[in-house]
Amino acid sequence: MKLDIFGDIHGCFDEFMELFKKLGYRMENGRPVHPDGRKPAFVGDATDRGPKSVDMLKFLFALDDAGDLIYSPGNHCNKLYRYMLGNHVQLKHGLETTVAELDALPAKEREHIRRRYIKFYESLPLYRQLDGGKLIIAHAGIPEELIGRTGGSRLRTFVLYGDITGETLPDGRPVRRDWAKHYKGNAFVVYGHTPVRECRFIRNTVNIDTGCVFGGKLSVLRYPEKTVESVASRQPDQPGKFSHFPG
Ligand SMILES: [Mn+2]
Repeated sequence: MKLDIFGDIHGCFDEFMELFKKLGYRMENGRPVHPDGRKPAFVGDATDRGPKSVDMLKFLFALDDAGDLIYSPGNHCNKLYRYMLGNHVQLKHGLETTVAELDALPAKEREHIRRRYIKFYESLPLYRQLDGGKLIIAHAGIPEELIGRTGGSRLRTFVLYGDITGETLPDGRPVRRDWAKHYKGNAFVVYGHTPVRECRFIRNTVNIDTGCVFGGKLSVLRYPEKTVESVASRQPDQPGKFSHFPG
């Protein structure tokens, strides 16, 4: 199994396509084809904040239609799902950009995407166990004691939001513990969610969210090689959005 696992895209569809092509993929009848039989995979949060969330969704729907979708949902995916269901959710933290794109579409197309997204989201497991359990893709990570579980509020909260303490920082962001520093599992965990300047390999984990939507770069983790490829962001730099976990 050879995978290219993409970090948080957040509507940066142009950077995504640049990286996708750089890796050697091309589209054939709506399916990604790679000369070495590689497959794309995603740590989630493909939408919100960036300029082209709808294009990104259409790409993912095409992958899903082709039976090729490997996608681990993130907190933004979950919130967009609740919005699509008609639940009351606050249009902030990036959801407002996706909603503005949707609102600019003809009503028929908007309704199609709404229904298609609900089907897409409901088909997603909370995280992916691949390569016979040796590889895990979970949006915000997963500690060893939750690996193998398929539900429950602790698992759900962890994979979507990370190891949150319930406290918030002065700017409103939740305080998160550095779970990866203490990870003791045998499975290699690929995750995103917390923007870092460089992919952070620690213990048997890697954070591949290099903050493309905040002016960093879009990164992909190649598996089983465990090497990284990136393309530069085309978005304005927002240095305050990057985490500075020690080590
Ligand atoms: Mn996230």
